[in-house]
Amino acid sequence: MVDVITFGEAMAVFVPTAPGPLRHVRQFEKHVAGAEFNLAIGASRLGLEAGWISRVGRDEFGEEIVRVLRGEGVDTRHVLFSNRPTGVYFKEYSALGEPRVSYYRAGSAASELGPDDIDPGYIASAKALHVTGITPLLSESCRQATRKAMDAAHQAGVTVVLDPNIRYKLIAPDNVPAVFRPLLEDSDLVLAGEGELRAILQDEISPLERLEEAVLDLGPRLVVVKRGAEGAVARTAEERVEEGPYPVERVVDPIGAGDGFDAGFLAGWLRKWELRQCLRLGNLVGASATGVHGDHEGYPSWEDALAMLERHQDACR
Ligand code: KDG
Repeated sequence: MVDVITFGEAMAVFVPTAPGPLRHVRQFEKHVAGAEFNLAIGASRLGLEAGWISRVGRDEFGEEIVRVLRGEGVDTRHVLFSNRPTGVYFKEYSALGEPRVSYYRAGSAASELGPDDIDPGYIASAKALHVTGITPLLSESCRQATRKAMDAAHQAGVTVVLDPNIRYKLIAPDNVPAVFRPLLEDSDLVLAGEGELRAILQDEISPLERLEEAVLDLGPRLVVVKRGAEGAVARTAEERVEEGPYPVERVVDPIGAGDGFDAGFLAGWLRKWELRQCLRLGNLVGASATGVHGDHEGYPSWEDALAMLERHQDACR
């Protein structure tokens, strides 16, 4: 049985070796990444059986994406090669704030993913289906594929885990509630940032506790609010658990931390850990991503994660 299946786009990522506007950057490091691809790698490193569904180009980047996943032990049997190119994105660092990204992904191989690529029997073989709000924004066929995967999961009793991952380069802020509210209503477990929940629910005022209740009122049985340097909160109808961050000495690049959090949280949750421990593992894996330039390279192995958890708990005693 597969523990978690996810689907979406992976791209080649070009990371500048120096900060500054891209027009002045001379050298880049090449990586491969994508929110769902990162999640699959993070989960697999933590000992889960993870599967990734997508389309990649019949090109060097597509080959690299599949090789990396296979090397990480992710199930790639449902990855198709396409005649369209693999998408590409560039990171851009500035001394003044968060990194920016520029996508070159319109018309990419992954944007061709469609409902026929989703095998309901495969989805039914998983314990959890991880969905992000990025995939339905890539094309109409990707939106239909997302719908089909979620329906197949519900029919088979597979837990649907949503990370909205709102990407404002792919959607206008005004359209966020219309697209994301139905996704939220259709999920069992939501892993999201506070700003994302406020954007979806159009609620800038209520305290966080009220926002969490508003999400639970829509249908999910568990909502986890990722708060970056402030840690995370898990909320069900019965309990509310708040956990501080895993300490980080120096953030090199935060991109990939949210996907790492998801992998860590799910690795605990699927092992039926109590919520506080799931949050700790999520925070730890998310924090591990921030020390490197690639999205997923910093994620720990299961053994390293357990040792780090232990050390952190000793330090807090
Ligand atoms: O979460 C990391 C992703 O944002 C990054 O890898 C690129 O998948 C990506 C996206 O669509 O933004």
